[in-house]
Amino acid sequence: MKTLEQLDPEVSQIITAENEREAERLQLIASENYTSPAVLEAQGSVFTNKYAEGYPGARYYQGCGPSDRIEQLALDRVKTLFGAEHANVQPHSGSSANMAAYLALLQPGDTILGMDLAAGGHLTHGAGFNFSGKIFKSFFYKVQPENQRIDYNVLAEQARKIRPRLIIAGASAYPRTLDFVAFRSICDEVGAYLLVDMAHIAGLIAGGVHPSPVPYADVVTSTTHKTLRGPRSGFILCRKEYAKAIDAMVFPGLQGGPLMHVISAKAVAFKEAMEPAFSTYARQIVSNARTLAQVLQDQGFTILTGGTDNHIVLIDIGSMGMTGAEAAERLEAAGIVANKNSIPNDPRGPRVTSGIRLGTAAVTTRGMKENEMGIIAKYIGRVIRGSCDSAELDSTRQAVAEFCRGFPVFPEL
Ligand code: DSN
Repeated sequence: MKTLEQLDPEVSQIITAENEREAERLQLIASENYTSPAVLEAQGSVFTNKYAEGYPGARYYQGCGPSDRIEQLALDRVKTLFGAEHANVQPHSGSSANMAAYLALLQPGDTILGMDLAAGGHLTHGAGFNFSGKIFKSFFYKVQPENQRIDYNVLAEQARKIRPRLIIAGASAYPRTLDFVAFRSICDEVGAYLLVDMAHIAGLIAGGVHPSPVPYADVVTSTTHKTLRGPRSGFILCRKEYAKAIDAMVFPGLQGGPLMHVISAKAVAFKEAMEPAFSTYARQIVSNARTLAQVLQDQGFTILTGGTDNHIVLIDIGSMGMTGAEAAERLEAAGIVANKNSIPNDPRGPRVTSGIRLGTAAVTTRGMKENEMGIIAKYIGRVIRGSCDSAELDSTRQAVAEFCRGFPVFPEL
């Protein structure tokens, strides 16, 4: 970034600081990852200059030849990757993908049933302060208090009473495999659409380590930057019968010009996810999460659901007499970046919480394996269980930075 360094040293220095932060800390935020240099190059390309309202072959501006080619390539790749009948790669984020999907299928005031935010759902799944809860009449399913898992019989019972027009499967903090067959059968029984928000697990699905929702869902929404390891963005997959409604709702319904530089970066990420190495990566993410959960459990941590099937490990930190906020701050001071998270039936509010959410997608991208998960779990144990005065936090942060330097973010550069 030589030009930026010369022209705007202030911005350049801040980007350098972020680069160092990402390199020298343990990134355990479950929704984050490190994209490849190829994705970064595509996202930083001249496509940022182009307006291409419309879709390939039907644009409202001239000069869209390369835009048509790049968007078609992204569409073809994502359809092949997930075996989908139709795709739309224009949503700017998971939230805009969800908004487009809901508005394509439903009328304002229709009833939706999604996972409760406090049980691990996402704010766009019907939360009252979000567009989804303001536009639609939203109801929520929870997890069972004894094992923090979805009970599909309870969900079916609830759906029979509510008769929603749409059921949303998908979560931001649910460490177990989602049973799309059960969701489909409940939707069929009550006459609801099934929308699967696979944002967190998209990379695991692409890599074949989580069942695919595509054969069961009417519409699938996703982000591209979590386990899928692409640029920060979104996309929608659907059955052919919903293609026109979905496309019309994304543009011109909700968005104007698509971000062609981001679409080109998505095309790169979809190609990377089709490589055999990506399946190995996805398997390693899950194996790492299982090891991390196990070693933490061995040290006396309470792991919600007793373990994990995906990239997420949820710790009940309240049971150790600490809040999620205190734990997240303490971990950050020691170079370990995670987030506080509500846990089911959390007595504390969302700014404090009783949980910590960890994810293994980013550390797995750096090449860390089971052995390193054991080391990370021990760092976490030291920080949370120890007295941790500022000298100890400083020395742990230095040890973490040294440990991270052994796993460079861009080993090929
Ligand atoms: N904010 C994301 C997460 O951290 O899970 C979901 O959009």
